[in-house]
Amino acid sequence: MTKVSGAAYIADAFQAYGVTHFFHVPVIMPGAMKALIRRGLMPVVTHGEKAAVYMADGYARVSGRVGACGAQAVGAANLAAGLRDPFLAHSPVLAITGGREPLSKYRGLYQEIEDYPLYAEVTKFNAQVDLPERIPDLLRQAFRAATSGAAGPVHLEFSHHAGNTVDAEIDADPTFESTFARVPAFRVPADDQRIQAVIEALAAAERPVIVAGGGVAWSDASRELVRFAERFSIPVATSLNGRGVIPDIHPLALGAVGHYSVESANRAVCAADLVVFIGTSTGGLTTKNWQVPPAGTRVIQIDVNPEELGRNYPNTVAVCGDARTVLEQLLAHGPAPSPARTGWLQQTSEFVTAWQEKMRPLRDSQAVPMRPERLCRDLSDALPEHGIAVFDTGHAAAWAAQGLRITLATQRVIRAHGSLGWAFPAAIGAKCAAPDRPVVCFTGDGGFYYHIAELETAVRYQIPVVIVVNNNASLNQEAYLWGGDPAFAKNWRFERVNFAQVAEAFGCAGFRAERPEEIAPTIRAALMAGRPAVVDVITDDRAISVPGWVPGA
Ligand SMILES: Cc1ncc(C[n+]2csc(CCOP(=O)(O)OP(=O)(O)O)c2C)c(N)n1
Ligand SMILES: [Mg+2]
Repeated sequence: MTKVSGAAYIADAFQAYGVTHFFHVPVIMPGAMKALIRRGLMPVVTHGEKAAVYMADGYARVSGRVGACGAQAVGAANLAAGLRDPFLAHSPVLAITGGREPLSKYRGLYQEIEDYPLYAEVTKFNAQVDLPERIPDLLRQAFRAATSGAAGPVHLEFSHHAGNTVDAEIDADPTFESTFARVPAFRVPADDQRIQAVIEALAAAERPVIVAGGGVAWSDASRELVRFAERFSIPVATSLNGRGVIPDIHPLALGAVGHYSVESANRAVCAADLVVFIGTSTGGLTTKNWQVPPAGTRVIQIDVNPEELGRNYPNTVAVCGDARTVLEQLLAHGPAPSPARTGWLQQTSEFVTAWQEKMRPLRDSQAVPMRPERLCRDLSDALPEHGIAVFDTGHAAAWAAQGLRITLATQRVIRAHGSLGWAFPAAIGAKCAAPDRPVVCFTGDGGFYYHIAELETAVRYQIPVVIVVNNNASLNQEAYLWGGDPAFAKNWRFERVNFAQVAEAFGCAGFRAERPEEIAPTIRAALMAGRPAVVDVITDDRAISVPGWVPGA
């Protein structure tokens, strides 16, 4: 046991667990902020609590380590609101807030409302730290919960509105368990019998398909996934969180499946006689509300969380284990006694070719104002070898599914799980986690407006992200609600704002692309700018993405 201040203990823990940044709106644990700076770690002050969470989330998804964020009591509800996305995407975010003190609660303390229950629905572990002596064990428990099993957010509420309970001196055991510093904390293997059952089911299948989800990315299992698919001759569709785990140009790649999807993936998954779900919770987005594949399809499901196994599709074989470990176990089984499946692979590659041909006129479009598919084509071409693409939700997710092409295993995609505006702050967090990798955010203008003030944060901390704005001066995905009636135009149409000028005013580099041939050069110039840069791309507000294909459509 050593005597330390709670603040110093927290800073030591962050250092030990590899948490290099703390995204927050002051005032929260000011003593700990000083202790972080003294250790060379970086408190990042943002312009809003939701942005702080999204930065921590982007940081966690790219680093695989815990992303940390915080707010004082009056900002705690805003911070909780931001946790929806990391909760849905199984991202290990640690949220720290100030909260009520025993001596003043129920007396109308300035700004005080009970925020603690708000965290119950969006965390794996939610704890009140009433006494400084409890800091060590509860902080360590928070890291344990965040990184083990299926990862997810955790929340600690330190008493006093700015969490000042951490300033007290405590007796602490300076042991930090490095096991819980990153996801996955444990590489849990599957039972041998289950592996054998998977091998047998695969051998019997004529038209198998893999649906790979975010769990494959969290498990860092892309290489094993591709080797497995090749060895067993199985085409691979991905969920949106799984985008990038197999390059889109791989002969077995089908593209994104489900709601924001490509026709080739949905067709293949619906034609399959066996679907192998790996690291995906088989939710509504990935399965187009359980139509893709249709009910009754034979399913093998591999997931680290046993509660997911069979949740939406009864499993022919249920396998509990870490994705990479299970894939290694399957690969260790030697050459599969599977049929060559030449006909099936021929059919699925025809699905892919047909889809690509259908999209070609839009991808190569010369139209002005521009098509978003053309923007995605040129963004894909400009994405550097080690680039990280960060996509927003809504139409941006549809364009990411249908237009973004990941050509290299070294590239990475992360995306909003559903909260509009997530992508830009998440890109800042991603860049903090991987300062040497180019980070390109793709967002609609509606998404960008949410946290546009964070341009100042990116400039202040010299975080050179590139933000590509699909600027159609509207909430275009919602336009259909108003049936083209001009009386409702203000419900979805915005003023024509020049985001390049806005960016310059913040001290960023600003670029504008109004014609197709300007897109790729401006994105490349933005990547070379050496400071945060915005590329304002003027697109057609009549462009609507193709809805996800379902049988009979
Ligand atoms: C927090 C939140 N509120 C509302 C929505 C619903 N929503 C999804 S897309 C969208 C419009 C997006 O506009 P923009 O980012 O400009 O993209 P566009 O559709 O114009 O391409 C809205 C309001 C959401 N996903 N998240
Ligand atoms: Mg828009």
